[in-house]
Amino acid sequence: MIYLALGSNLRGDFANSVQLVQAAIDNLPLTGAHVVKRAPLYASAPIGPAGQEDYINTVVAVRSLVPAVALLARLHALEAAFGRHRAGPVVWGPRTLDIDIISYHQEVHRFRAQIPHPRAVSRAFVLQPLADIAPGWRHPEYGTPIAELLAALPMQARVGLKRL
Ligand code: PH2
Ligand code: MG
Ligand code: MG
Repeated sequence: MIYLALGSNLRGDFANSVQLVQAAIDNLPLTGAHVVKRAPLYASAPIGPAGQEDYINTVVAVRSLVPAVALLARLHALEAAFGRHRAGPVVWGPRTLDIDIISYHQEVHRFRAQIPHPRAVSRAFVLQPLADIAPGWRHPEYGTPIAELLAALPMQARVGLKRL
């Protein structure tokens, strides 16, 4: 299975980030990713520069015949279609849509793409929705069960995460 994390804290052309994320999930088939399962939506405090809105985050399980690096490029094109601009100098700044490949079967990529996503293991807004739909998930490189990764998070990483 392939797991994607979605995040948004700018509403773009939509009424709010909840509707934007729902629409992004509905449009995933355009990238060749077919949604098998979706986690609940979460609101989460921003990690990154202060002064930005809370994020809407979720995780979906998808099937795809598109190879990992090509799928990531297609997901970036979908982000752009949802008003994402990557030009700015701000790291972890506000964005209309971010879609990360958390894991792609058991594959490990560190050249053209970063899969498994290197920061997923420290982020409650990824681990919690992933645990909701894939309680048996293990980290493809380290073999660590998702429950252990969640339990290892510092309290600070969990505050501000609210299931909608
Ligand atoms: N994504 C980031 C940076 N910070 N914070 C929250 N709460 N949710 C995100 O999805 C997020 C973030 C970079 O991709
Ligand atoms: Mg991200
Ligand atoms: Mg990203």
